[in-house]
Amino acid sequence: MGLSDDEWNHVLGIWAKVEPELPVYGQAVIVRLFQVHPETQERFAKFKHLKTIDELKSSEEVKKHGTTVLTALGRILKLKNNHEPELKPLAKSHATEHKIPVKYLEFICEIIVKVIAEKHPSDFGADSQAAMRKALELFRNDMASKYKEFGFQG
Ligand code: 6CQ
Repeated sequence: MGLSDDEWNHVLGIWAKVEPELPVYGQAVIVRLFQVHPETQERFAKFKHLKTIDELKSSEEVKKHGTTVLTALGRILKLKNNHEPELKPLAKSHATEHKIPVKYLEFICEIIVKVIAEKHPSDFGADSQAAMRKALELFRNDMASKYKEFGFQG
């Protein structure tokens, strides 16, 4: 099911507040992802050697990757579900090259919502959070069906 105009307004409204600080959010998301789900860190050849939170936090490479992931996600969200051309290459690389299970996409999406909620307690209320969860679910579902087209069961 798609999002209403009102729901997209919530999603893009909060994203506009995240965007000026993308590296900060990106770093927070990666550090949390690796802390809560250590198996995800194993997927990044570049980050496997970073053992402590301090090492992760002081890595420029982590910050750079954090910006990469959130920039790509922001581009997709702004397309408001007309995201096929943007999503397809992402699904292809994550299915065939990086081999990232859908479960890990769920992990990162949940962490993105939590990190935004912590940094923006007053602008990201229940309605906005619900709208964001819905938008991220659409993203994940479409990634999952593209995964299958690329022969990866996810
Ligand atoms: C991704 C995820 C995070 C940080 C950066 C990228 C947290 O060093 C390299 O070349 C990295 C290759 C790569 C790997 C191992 C990669 C590239 N990703 C992963 C792993 Fe993805 N990614 C995810 C997204 C969901 C919201 C988005 C938008 C995205 C974008 N990726 C993982 C992973 C492992 C646990 C998850 C959950 C995940 C999710 N990712 C990569 C991107 C982009 C734009 C790119 C570079 C282009 C490409 O497609 O390879």
